[in-house]
Amino acid sequence: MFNIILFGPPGSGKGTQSEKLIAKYNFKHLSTGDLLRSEISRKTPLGLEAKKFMDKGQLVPDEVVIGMISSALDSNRDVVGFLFDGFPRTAQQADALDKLLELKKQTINAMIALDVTEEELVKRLKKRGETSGRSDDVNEQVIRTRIGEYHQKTAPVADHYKKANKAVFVKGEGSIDTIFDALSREIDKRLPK
Ligand code: B4P
Repeated sequence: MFNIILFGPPGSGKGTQSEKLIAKYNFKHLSTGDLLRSEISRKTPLGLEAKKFMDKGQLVPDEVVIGMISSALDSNRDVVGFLFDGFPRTAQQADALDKLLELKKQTINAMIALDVTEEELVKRLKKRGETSGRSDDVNEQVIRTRIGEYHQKTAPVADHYKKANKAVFVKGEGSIDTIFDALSREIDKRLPK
């Protein structure tokens, strides 16, 4: 199995690029944002709890997200690899992911981070808010809270993968296709021959 993490701040294009990468490489896409939004739309107890945090631009508690990922790993055994999108977002989530993969004799092969300036992130998310119906995209204050959460809790997670020599940084500004080509080159370099 070949497992990658697509990393970056809110609005950096993780969801956008993941769609293209799974089509090309056939990875199983695990987006914690999508999983949480699906729980919200089905009005499950987990979704109702998560919504309180997401509407404010805060991270959902670790135990909720880790539990969701753990069951997703268990129910997808025969896949070529996982593409983790928006997970891990805290040091505790990164440790939990290592342990869950270790139990399956698996590991993370690469963490690829998208670099985008804060002004570009705010611009993209406000624009998406005009059409997405996502409550966390409409209000600039909530967007800035999400970016603040990223700097405080998520950005340090990159060090976890830097230490393991698994971190790669790619420019996340420019056309979607140019960024996709850059990501594909990084994956191709690391795929087993
Ligand atoms: P997510 O669903 O993960 O989404 P995101 O970070 O907002 O955006 P992403 O980076 O995927 O951006 P996208 O491609 O869509 O998180 C939402 C919330 O869920 C979090 O705030 C948190 O509350 C909760 N959550 C999720 N995972 C969690 C976890 N592990 N732990 C705790 N809480 C968690 O791109 C954004 C926009 O930019 C789109 O409109 C797109 O069209 C545009 N765009 C993309 N690439 C572009 C480009 N190259 N040029 C111009 N525009 C571009």
